[in-house]
Amino acid sequence: FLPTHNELGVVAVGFSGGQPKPGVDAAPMALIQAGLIQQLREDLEYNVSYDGEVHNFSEMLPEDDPDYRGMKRPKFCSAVTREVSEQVYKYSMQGKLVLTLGGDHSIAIGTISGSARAVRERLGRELAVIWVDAHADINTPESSESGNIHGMPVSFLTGLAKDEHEETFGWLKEHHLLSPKKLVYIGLRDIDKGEKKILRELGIKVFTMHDIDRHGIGKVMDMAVGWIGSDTPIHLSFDVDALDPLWAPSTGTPVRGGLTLREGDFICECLAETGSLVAVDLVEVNPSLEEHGASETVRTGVSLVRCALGDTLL
Ligand code: B3U
Ligand code: MN
Ligand code: MN
Repeated sequence: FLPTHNELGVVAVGFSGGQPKPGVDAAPMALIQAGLIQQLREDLEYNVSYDGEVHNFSEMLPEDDPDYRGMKRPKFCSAVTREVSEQVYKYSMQGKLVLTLGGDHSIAIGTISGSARAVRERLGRELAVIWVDAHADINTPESSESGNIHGMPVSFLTGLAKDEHEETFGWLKEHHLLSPKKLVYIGLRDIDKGEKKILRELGIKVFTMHDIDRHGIGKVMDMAVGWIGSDTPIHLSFDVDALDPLWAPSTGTPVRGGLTLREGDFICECLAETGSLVAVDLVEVNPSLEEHGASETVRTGVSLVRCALGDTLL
């Protein structure tokens, strides 16, 4: 079921509507200007399909987008993620590995729904997701204290949160969804009370920073991949705030006590090594925060993507 090796589709999503801080929409351009796509072509020898455009989907900005069920900018987030879902689905159906450059983490509603649908249709299989993040991003609109949709993608993707209206995520159908049993978190350290309850009730596999301290990242990756099982297509959704702010200061909600750069790269390498990756997201790089840290954070992002795409394997 592997993506045709060396065929890569890139989707650049300059979207910041899932959270309040401007600047995260500039990340795809910053990553590309730092040479990411060129390196994937020249050093890693991928045949890259990229339309040369950072989509900010501003044409989808609704005239009127009031808060709904406590969600901020619900129609805009819904419309953008719906379009991202289609783009990821198309590349994935062509047997390409799909790389999405965010954008805030709300865009994963699009990327994962697109991958899950393609993997079902093309391979007749269920998608597994490795979610690397300081946060669980599994609030429902009702449990969220912030109303920011980047804290909710996993609840929509697992069907825990639903909405009947097309224009507020009602477009998400059964074939887009992910089984909570096929989801593994790594790096968590800032989980809301409501989210803890949800994680326990759904029996989701979580490796917190505490687990990484206890077992080491090597054992944690063995357990994470073991949980998913070999022979299952994997989507990696990597929030750069999983890394310690020492390595990735330019992000909207940094949390101390995170992964080292090597631990982040190692996670990506282990997943590349499985040969089962079908999609990779890199999100929440915000080059306009922490002026001095911006180029370091972009550099970290480039390193993570290179590792996930197999750069450091022999
Ligand atoms: N859990 C909080 C905070 C948060 C989630 N994701 C990020 N921050 N980056 C929320 O808003 O739901
Ligand atoms: Mn996140
Ligand atoms: Mn996060």
